[in-house]
Amino acid sequence: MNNLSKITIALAVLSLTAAPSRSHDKHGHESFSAGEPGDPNKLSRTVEVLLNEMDFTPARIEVARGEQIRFVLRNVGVEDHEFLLATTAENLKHAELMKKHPQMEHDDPNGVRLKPNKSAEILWKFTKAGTFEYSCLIPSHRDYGMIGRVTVK
Ligand SMILES: [Cu+2]
Repeated sequence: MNNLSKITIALAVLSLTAAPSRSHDKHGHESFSAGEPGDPNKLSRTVEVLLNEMDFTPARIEVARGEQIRFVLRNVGVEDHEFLLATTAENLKHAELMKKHPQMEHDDPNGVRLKPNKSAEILWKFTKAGTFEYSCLIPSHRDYGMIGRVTVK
């Protein structure tokens, strides 16, 4: 098999595992690059994030390692937007996939896609120190400015 067909197959497998089905979400994303899903029985700090063309407000937050954040996400724009919390490397990889499947829906513990005027919550525990990001991977939105930084100390 030549390298190109290996790559093609690898991409096809990636697309399947990233398909928007609940069962895949539960079993296909057991580790997350930015920490882990939060525990609703534990204390959390609420951070409201507005999604708009083409940015996030706030575009930068600081978190203490081990802290739980309840992200309240509101799409106040006129287009669909998403919030995907991960490392920059993971989001860039994911963005390549989104170019092929722009209508890919997300409803994962670390991300969601929102229609205009919709809101959602994500409860997240930042278990690792470092710099993470939330971005909208709908093609070109990230490049236009839909990226936010999370610094975990
Ligand atoms: Cu967007």
